[in-house]
Amino acid sequence: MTDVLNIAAQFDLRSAPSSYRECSEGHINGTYFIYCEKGERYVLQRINTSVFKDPDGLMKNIIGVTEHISKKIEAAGGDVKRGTLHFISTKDGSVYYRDENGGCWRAYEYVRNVVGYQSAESPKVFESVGRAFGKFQMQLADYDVTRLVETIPDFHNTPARYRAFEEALCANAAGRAESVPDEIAFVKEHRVICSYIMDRMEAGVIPRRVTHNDTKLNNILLDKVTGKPVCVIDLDTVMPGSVLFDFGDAIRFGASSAAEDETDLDLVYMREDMFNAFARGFIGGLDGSLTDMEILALPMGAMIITLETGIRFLTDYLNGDTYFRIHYPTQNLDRARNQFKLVLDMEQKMPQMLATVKKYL
Ligand code: GN1
Ligand code: MG
Repeated sequence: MTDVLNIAAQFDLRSAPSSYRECSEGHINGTYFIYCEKGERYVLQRINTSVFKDPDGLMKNIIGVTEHISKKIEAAGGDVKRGTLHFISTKDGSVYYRDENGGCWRAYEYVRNVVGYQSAESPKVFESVGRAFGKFQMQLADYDVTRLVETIPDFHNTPARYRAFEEALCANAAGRAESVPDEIAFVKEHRVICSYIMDRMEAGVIPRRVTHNDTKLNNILLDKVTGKPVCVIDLDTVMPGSVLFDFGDAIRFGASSAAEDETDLDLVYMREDMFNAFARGFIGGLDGSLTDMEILALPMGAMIITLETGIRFLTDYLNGDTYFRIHYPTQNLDRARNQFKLVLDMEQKMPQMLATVKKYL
């Protein structure tokens, strides 16, 4: 048993930690809410170091990024305390604490009076989330990329994800390949489109920006009372990337009609009203800084990131569930099927999605 309170006590908290609750969300890191004697609250996270192999680089990234965002919020007269994450050092001044088993822990201030959603309540809410993610990118537009470590190399390199799938298939480590021929065929049939984003980035048609790269709806906190976005969280994958990554990942999760692991695929489709609302907010939040090529590529970006995520889930299933946290044995397979259903639906809805984004040229 991990002694969560003892680990929390290693940090420079304003009073002693007295109780905690585990957060069930997130497929990678372990997250705990810490309650202290004098009422303070903190978030304690165990960094998954088999995913994030360079915790020093990772922490340097997110501290640099949050300090930069703090300055931007301050300059705009906003609420610095709630508008970004504030990390707490350990009592001896380190940015993370290493326990005796090698586990890596960090702590930050709990953001008060917020909620995180697993599904968007309405297009209106999702539009404001889009605006917030667009604004997040604007805040980082002048961040010096050379200060950023690539925390997970090739994170949204879809062809590299395809190659990892092929390797997993060949190795068949969990002996599951024979049981999923349809899913394997689906991925192979979609091989040609995997390089859509990378080709354009390499050709310089789609610019490199500082992006979040994990813009799931539950990575934004909204005010409990007003419902407005307050703070973008989960900054571990902030790296140089494309705007298509952030738009795409937000759509695949937030515009879906169902949960990421819904198994009744009739219930899984991309909600066009959600797509339209998010596009409006996101493009608006980026305040004219998107190029026409970027705007036109947004629908394909959404489809490619959905395909990529499905490939990642299937790869992990083939590897025996070594990457994403699962709560039951076939969950990664269910997640992969779910993403592939969304891809099929997006293929059908591509003309409508294109018509939507063209309005913003
Ligand atoms: C992971 O950690 P979490 O749950 O926010 C993953 C994302 C995937 C997502 C799928 C570092 O995000 O890339 O899109 O699961 N994060 C990492 O739900 O791999
Ligand atoms: Mg997350």
